[in-house]
Amino acid sequence: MNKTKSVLIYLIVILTLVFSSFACSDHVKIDCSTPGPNPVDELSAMKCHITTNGTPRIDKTKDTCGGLVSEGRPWTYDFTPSEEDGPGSCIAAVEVVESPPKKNSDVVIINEVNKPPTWSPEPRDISISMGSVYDQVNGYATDPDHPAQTLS
Ligand SMILES: [Ca+2]
Ligand SMILES: [Ca+2]
Repeated sequence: MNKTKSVLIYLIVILTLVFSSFACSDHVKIDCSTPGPNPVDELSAMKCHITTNGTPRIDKTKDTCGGLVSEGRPWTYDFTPSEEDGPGSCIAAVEVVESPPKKNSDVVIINEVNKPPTWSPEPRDISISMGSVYDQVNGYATDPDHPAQTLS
């Protein structure tokens, strides 16, 4: 009976050590759908939640979005895609440097947003008489999008 009790105590100690080592080992997970949004519109801010028990930072070997890690509850990866980033996608990648190092990444989808063309110079105070045709000869229109749409 005493031997059985000793074996049980030994097993409990071993299991406690195994589970506590799991609880203490560093982990990191990035989720760009929470709160997101993912996909995100170009020029709009988005956030990815980072779940970790370590201190996360950008994984410069894999990250292509160029976001920033912000401390908080939870940690977040903050990113605002540029006009040139959309349409397309990029990789948000983070790591924890505590031993052993852990890495994780998520893909961010970036939507193109169509903006209207702009005049330069902008036509103002134009008045024409009935039956006349207005011809904008001193200005030109450009599309601010990248890639730009063809103007007609
Ligand atoms: Ca674009
Ligand atoms: Ca456009």
